Amino acid sequence: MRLYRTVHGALIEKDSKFYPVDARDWDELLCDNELPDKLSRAVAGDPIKAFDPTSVIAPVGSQEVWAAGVTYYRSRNARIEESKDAGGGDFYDRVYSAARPELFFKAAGHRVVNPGAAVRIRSDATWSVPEPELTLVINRGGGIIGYTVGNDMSSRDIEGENPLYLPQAKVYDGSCALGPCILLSSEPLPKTASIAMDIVRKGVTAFSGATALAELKRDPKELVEFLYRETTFPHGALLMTGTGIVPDDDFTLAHGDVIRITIDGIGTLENYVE
Ligand code: DO4
Ligand code: MG
Repeated sequence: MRLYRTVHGALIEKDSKFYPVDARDWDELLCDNELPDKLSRAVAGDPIKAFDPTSVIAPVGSQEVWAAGVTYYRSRNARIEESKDAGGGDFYDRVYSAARPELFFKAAGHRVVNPGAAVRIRSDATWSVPEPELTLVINRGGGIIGYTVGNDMSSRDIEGENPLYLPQAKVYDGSCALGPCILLSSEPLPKTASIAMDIVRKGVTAFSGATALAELKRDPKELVEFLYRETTFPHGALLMTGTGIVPDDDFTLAHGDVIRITIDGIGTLENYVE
């Protein structure tokens, strides 16, 4: 089942029908131990007459959004290349192989961009890319309750100049988009699940790429274990799991580009660049 957050409240999708969920507050809903019962009651009721995709907002309330990095071989290689003048060959290779993953704070819930809305590239960056990432939805106890689609917008020239600039390359207004829904499941997604991204510029495809979850080097549960090891999340958290798709080095985003990220079983997150 897929859970949507809309401007009118929460909806649960089952067999292509959408049912209202009785929930006053998104934060409470995500951490509700009775969530499965609540959703079973919702789908036993009447579906809504028409689902309006433009009413959908990002599936996040006051949760923090965190991100993992260098979890795919493609990402390791791209970072080594972009930071070679800063000595990147060593530290990106080491974090790819280390027991401890790279985890960084990405966005406060209020800064997350809704599906269909504008993401941004920094005005002081010259090399910007979207990063399509499977995103874990985690309750306050550290249990994975579902999955959504994430876009970790990144300034490659800034992070490549010096790894200590990572927060500026990654955290700014319009740098994180999530949605359109949460695929509710505590089970791992199949390794064959594909993550695909298309970037359309003036009606023409400027980039197209895909990967599969089999390429993700880290177990999602291991990433959650590190994130929750010394930090509490009273309303749960969202954790982006890193990118396995990086456009060639001559590609940079432009204003007006449309970014479409699709993950099997979850859906498509579409945003445009302001
Ligand atoms: O270490 C830099 C960022 C890595 C990242 O965001 C990714 O691999 O997805
Ligand atoms: Mg990333």
